Amino acid sequence: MESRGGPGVFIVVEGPEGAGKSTLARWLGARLVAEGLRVVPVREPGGTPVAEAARKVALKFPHGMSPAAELFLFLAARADLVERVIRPALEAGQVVVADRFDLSTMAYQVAGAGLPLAEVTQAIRLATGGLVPDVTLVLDVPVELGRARQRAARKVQDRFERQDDAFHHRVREAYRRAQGPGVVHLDATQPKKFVQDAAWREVMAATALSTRGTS
Ligand code: T5A
Repeated sequence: MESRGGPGVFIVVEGPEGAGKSTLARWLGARLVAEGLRVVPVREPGGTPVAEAARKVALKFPHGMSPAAELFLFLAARADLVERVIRPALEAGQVVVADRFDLSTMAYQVAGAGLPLAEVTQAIRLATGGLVPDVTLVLDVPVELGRARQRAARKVQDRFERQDDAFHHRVREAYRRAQGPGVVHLDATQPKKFVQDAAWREVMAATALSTRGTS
């Protein structure tokens, strides 16, 4: 069963590699704080000791790993983050801004790695207790542009970033097809300011945030 998680607001930023998720999530967090809101920024996987340990294995493990093992590492991280950080923040009326959430698992482990959709959907529900974001901003960039941005930012590649182009094209297409309550698509090939303004409009339209001086 889907659940909202209390009086707070849950905003998720999603998209393929180098789409600008972290940049946008940081900007949104700062803008919401400037509006006087209490903001809890999180990134997935990570954010609790268990989730950080799972992140290290999922992204940095130097040997091969089965797709199902990978899935459960990401879901172990998510389960702990939801229970210890996200739900308490939402129950306290805070705004959670997450850099990645459940759509990442659909894109990477289902579309990318080929795990079965129905079982993964159920496993995600178990991990999150059915928590659904109020709004999910899905940033779209072509694979080549995302990779070029990562190279320009001198990002050290993790296990997923080293996957071949076909994997990353499946990930991108899965994001482009994503739909559901609160899912909004943004053209992230545009300049940062354009993406930020569009994201802000969508967040204001999709949530009950009543803030000062909203555009
Ligand atoms: N994963 C994660 C799974 O497989 N399953 C899961 O369930 C989950 C949760 C996490 C990895 O884990 C996988 C997916 C990932 O491979 P990570 O290291 O946390 O990896 O990082 P990513 O989320 O992959 O972050 P990226 O490196 O892809 O970058 P972002 O956050 O999309 O991009 P950002 O903001 O760092 O920007 C990159 C560069 O582009 C510039 C920025 O200034 C920066 O230099 N930029 C722009 N330039 C021009 N125009 C714009 N609009 C720009 N926006 C940003």
